[in-house]
Amino acid sequence: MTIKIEAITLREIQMPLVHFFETSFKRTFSRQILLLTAHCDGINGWGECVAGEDPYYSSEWTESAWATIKNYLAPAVLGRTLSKAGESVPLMARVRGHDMAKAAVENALWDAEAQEKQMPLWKLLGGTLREISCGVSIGIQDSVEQLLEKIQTELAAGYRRIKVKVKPGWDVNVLERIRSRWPEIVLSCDANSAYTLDDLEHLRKFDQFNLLMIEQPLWHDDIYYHSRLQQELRTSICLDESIRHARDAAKALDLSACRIINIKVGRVGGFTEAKKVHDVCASRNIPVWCGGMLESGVGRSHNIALSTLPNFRLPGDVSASKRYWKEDIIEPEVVVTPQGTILIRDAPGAGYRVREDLIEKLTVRKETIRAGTAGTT
Ligand code: OSB
Ligand code: MG
Repeated sequence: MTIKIEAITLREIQMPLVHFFETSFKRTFSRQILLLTAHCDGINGWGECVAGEDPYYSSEWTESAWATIKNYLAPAVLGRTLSKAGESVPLMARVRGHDMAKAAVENALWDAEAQEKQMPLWKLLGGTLREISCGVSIGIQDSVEQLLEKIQTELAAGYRRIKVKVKPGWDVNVLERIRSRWPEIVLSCDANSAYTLDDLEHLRKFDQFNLLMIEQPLWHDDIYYHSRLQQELRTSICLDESIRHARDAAKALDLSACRIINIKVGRVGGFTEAKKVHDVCASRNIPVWCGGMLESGVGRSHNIALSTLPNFRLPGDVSASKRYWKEDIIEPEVVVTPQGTILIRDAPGAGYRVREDLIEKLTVRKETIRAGTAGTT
């Protein structure tokens, strides 16, 4: 069985969030999402590029991903016949970085391969879990009262771990309020690189809250100084931004820079590398969990499939569609059980139907690239 890549369609869709999402770097009200369709012998594989609207989480953004796919990545794979989606990785390797753009291409091909094999994507990836554990990531709010209300809602919905975003001025004071109301819940925080080692004495105060982890406290590209910080803290550090591939994961673990790793399939450049990061962590008995990037249903369904690998031992930032969107672009939308889990679907491919009619309505830009029509060689 093979997949012949005949054309790639890029689409930009606009999707307003039901509630704004604020991190230490930005408040987002609406997502500008790049969707990719790989047209392969009558099969359409779907991928989502998780780059943000701005180059604030990482250096990639929607525009850089669009241009990189159009001019370099699509031409590298178009016209090729692959026996496995993972064979696209070396074809795109000449391009340095641009991992989220690469992941959109590779993951669409995994979806196509799974459809062509009439197999669920999660099985093709080597997954074993039939039910995955869900947490929520709750952004910075206008007031602590608002945040507490949101936490209350998510706990009532069954979510198994609450993660709150922190930054200087919205951290110890906030964690104190949460812990005094809920002394026992599984709680973590994510700084998205808002601190430096000069904040060591301040960061020590986080230790009193019995957090499951503190995510990416220091620089987005740093591993070494996180290892210095981890030595000083009781709380486990989890790395997100600074793990770009399996070598980064191995290095971080060699240096004891963290005790937990967040895997985002877009950040590491696609399913092939995500599996490698997973395996590196598994071999060292380091638990991983699946991060989120405010994905639409396409990316969300891929995160769900990835989360079935056995070392995804902690609740991920993989939560219900309705927390983000009035209407999601897949059917059924992603639902979470009252026990805070997602049940894995067995339909071929990613397991959900892509609502092309709705996508068409949300599309603000669209371009199809065919072999020999665009790009650089
Ligand atoms: O650091 O995990 C992060 C969203 C955008 C950029 C970075 C992050 C996040 C989240 C949201 O925490 C997770 C989600 O609910 O999709
Ligand atoms: Mg994070």
